Amino acid sequence: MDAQLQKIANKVEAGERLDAADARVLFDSRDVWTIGRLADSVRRRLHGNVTYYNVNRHFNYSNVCALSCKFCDFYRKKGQTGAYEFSLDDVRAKAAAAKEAGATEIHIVGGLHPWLPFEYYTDMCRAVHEVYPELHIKAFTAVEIVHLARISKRGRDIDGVLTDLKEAGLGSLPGGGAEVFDDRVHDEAFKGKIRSDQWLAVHNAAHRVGLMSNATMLYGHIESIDDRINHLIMLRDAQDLAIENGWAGRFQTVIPLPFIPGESELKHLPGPTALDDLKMLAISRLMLDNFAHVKSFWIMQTLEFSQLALSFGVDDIDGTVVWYDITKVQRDGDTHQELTVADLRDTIIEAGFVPVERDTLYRRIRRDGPDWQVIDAAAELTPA
Ligand code: V47
Repeated sequence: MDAQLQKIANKVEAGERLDAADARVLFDSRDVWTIGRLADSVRRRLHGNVTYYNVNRHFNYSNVCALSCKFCDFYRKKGQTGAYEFSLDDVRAKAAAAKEAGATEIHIVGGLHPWLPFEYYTDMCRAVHEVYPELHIKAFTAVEIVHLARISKRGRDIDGVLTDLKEAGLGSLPGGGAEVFDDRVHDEAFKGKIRSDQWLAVHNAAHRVGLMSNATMLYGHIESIDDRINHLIMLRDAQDLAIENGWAGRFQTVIPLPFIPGESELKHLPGPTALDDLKMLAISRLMLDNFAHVKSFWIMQTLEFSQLALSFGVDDIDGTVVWYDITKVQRDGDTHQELTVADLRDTIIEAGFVPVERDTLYRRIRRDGPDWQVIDAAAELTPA
């Protein structure tokens, strides 16, 4: 093994925190197998051979957005062909479909709609819970929360907005909208979108008011390796802050998202390679020593890739997801992307891991068709 990697391997084995220089060595190395082995050792220390999945549904309440991010293939302007917004009845129908499927989680995000009022968002949470009270609502990226703070009667009070949404039934925040925490990249690719300071302020506020959240990084476009390293370290620092302050909320999972060119304004870029994807996941596992989970989002990475990623530090492959509009791996206009529980479990078992169904808060689920219950985290693993 390369001497520099050996030094890092010693630190990983001793449970010592890696620094930015270590991350640089890992990104510059071509020895993806050693990096993967190191990440796998951390993953097994934390989770043994368990791999988590969930039964979830996604919906995007509107694609109308005041912003025009270059990387985004999802947004439409009001009046443009394909622009839409859901009524509360549409929301109820989605909740009913989630109930029928026995989903434990609904993941709801949308664009920054120019004139839907704040009450639309609290009513949406209430409408979901009217139909299906057990469903965990993971909704609204930090970008949407800042928008809601602007349009809410509370002015710019993020804590207040989060508290209102929590009272209406919001269960946690997804990790979207982080993109890459660098102002140059932001100003170039994510015109007008909140920068890192605001994204982190929203997640800190969520943790303060007791909401769990996730974190993403969109990589493989115009960012540099140093930008990726800074992003990981900023996430790690934010998690330290939550832990040091004893806040009830934390980051649960990091989800590195590979840039998919699609029909976006950055479609001339190639997007990351598979080796880059594997390294990104493994290095996230190694750097984020205070994050419990690393997720490979199969919708964006393909199920075949996510299966391989389980040996590179990943312990979670997201869920059964039905409609996913933001990116389309197969660009045939159809955004129906669904796996059955059997598909997910077989994929995990074939890779040599034990599949465990979780809820959004990583509690284990006992399931009988669409009926489910949370079981004690210490209960025996579901046999493979
Ligand atoms: O914030 C947009 C990304 C994110 C593209 O919290 C793109 O469990 C790649 O955050 N290529 C939304 N990515 C998705 C997201 C997410 C997904 C799954 C689980 C969770 C979770 C969160 O999608 C956006 C943006 O970074 N995105 N366009 C694109 N062309």
